[in-house]
Amino acid sequence: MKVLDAEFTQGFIRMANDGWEQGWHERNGGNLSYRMKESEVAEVKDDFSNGEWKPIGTTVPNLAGEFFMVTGSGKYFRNVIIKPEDSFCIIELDDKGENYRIVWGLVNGGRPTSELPSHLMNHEVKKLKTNGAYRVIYHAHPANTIALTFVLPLTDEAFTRELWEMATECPVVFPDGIGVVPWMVPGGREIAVETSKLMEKYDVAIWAHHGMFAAGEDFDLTFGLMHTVEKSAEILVKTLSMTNVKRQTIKPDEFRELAKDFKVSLPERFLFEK
Ligand code: 2HA
Ligand code: ZN
Repeated sequence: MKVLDAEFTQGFIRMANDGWEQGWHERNGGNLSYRMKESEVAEVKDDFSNGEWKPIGTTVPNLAGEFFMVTGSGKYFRNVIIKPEDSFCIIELDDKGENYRIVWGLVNGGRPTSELPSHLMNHEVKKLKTNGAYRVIYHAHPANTIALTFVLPLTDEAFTRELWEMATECPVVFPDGIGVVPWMVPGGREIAVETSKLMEKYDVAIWAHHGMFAAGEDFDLTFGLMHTVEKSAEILVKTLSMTNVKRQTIKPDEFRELAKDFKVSLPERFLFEK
């Protein structure tokens, strides 16, 4: 089968375009990666041709030999739907998890996303933690979430609690909470290490003054997670634009009741008295 005809490729394209339509991907902002199933690799491998091995910039031994579909560095999410073969690629990792080679896509040249170290280190953490269930890592620049990084304390507790309060579904959608990375230079191993540490605990990491990373099992869950966090951030931005005092909100005991009914466990460290 051709790569472009595969269902996972269509899912990848749709997610990238959905992100573009949300306004989360100005210019070449954001990146997306998908850890392919063995059956999916088998389905499309006749369409592969091997490029040269290149260093990843970090080591991910637990992903050795795996294949990933990833957006290209400098490529625009806006173009993914009309120029898929120019906008993203499939890479294979070597048997040590130190090098990659492009086996499909980026037909006009280029390399995988500048955030490849963060994507792969997050994939490695999530693969180990979820017994292989998680396959998608998504980075975008949603404006409301970014705006809050200028106003809220840059702590996991402040972001989790504020975003939980702004929409009742939030503690059910991300019960483990949200992590925050202080401002750092993007693209390198250092920010990848900090982000992957947070991914041990959470499915969402916010990069101060930059954007958000989300992890999940499939395209729907991962896009939906980013969408839910950003919607909640939008409600908080609107509220803070009217007043800095909430007349009423969801209280710690009400979160505890919600947790019981929806059978989620909410860490007590986010349910502090204000
Ligand atoms: O330009 O979003 O973080 C891609 C990015 C880098
Ligand atoms: Zn970015």
